[in-house]
Amino acid sequence: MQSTIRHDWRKSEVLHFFDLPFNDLLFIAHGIHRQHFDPNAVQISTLLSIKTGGCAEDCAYCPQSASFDTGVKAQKLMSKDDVLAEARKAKAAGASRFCMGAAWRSPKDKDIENVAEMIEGVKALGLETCATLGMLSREQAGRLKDSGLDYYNHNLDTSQEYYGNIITTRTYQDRLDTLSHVREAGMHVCCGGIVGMGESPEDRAELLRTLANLPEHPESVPINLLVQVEGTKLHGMKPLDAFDFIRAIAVARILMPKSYVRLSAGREEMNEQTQALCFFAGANSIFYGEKLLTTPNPEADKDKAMFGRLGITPLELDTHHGHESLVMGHG
Ligand code: SAM
Ligand code: DTB
Ligand code: SF4
Repeated sequence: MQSTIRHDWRKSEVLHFFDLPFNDLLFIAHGIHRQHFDPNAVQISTLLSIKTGGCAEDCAYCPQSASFDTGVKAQKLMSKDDVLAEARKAKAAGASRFCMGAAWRSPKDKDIENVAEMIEGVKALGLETCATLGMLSREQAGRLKDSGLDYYNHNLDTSQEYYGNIITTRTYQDRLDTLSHVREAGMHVCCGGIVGMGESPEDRAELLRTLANLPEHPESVPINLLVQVEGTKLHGMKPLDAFDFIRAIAVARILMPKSYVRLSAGREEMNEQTQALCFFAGANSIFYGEKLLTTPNPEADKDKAMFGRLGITPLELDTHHGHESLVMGHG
């Protein structure tokens, strides 16, 4: 199937992909993947929680929400020096992008100033920068862009229809508004969702359709598998069939052919064969390093070994040509 960049996907078309026999779906997704990407190269990002816990939102999946008792202690914003020390480590380990996450509903202007300084410092190390800080006003998005922020992560999480079952303290439209502020400021958008929250295949189809029908596709589309944390509302949920997770990756690849699709949270719960099928289906980015924000992620050495066995090479930043130009790494 020849891929075209579309923003007018119909619900029936997306559901049709989900309903295809697994091999047919993966064949189509992999073919599209090869039209736009080196199928053996994966971009790697490292996450750091710069402000942990005590969040005012009630996201049913999140260990950092103050609504749940999960054992995550609320902490203050990290110092710039500590953040830069972590960024140096991430760079040395081979990450090309450093993503700073904060458990805020929306940052205060003072928070933005502090994070802007961190962004300048991370950028100066030659890393791509990403932040996820909650809802942003138009002005705040502009300030972050001016400080050198390349990507802003803000997930839609699920379909509009299912959203009210997961979060009651903000609306779907709030999320869409922040995404347009990020776009207007000229930053790259990182936007995806979570599967395995008890949603139906139709909800998964609608989430991906909403992402693909945005005025521009997000450059980066994280597909998270719910990490079940004790104390959160979604703890004890029936785990999603791994094949359904792979299907979601494949459909994301088909609907957004040129976007980086990130196999995000949940890799600790997946075997390497499942991850390999995700890479085949079109995933070409991961979070690297033993921690996501508050929950574990596979050890870097384990991922390195998996990449070696699969013949996958991490994409490295070509610092001579700026962040737009990624080149093949050497190991
Ligand atoms: N507070 C900001 C926000 O919500 O936009 C930024 C940080 S928040 C932790 C970033 C994203 O992490 C959420 O949108 C959600 O998609 C993901 N996330 C949080 N907890 C998760 C979990 N238990 N399993 C999978 N993904 C999770
Ligand atoms: C995204 O889509 N997934 C990341 C990142 N963006 C910020 C976060 C995953 C968090 C998993 C739960 C935790 O570690 O607290
Ligand atoms: Fe807060 Fe973000 Fe967690 Fe929701 S996902 S509770 S907004 S940190």
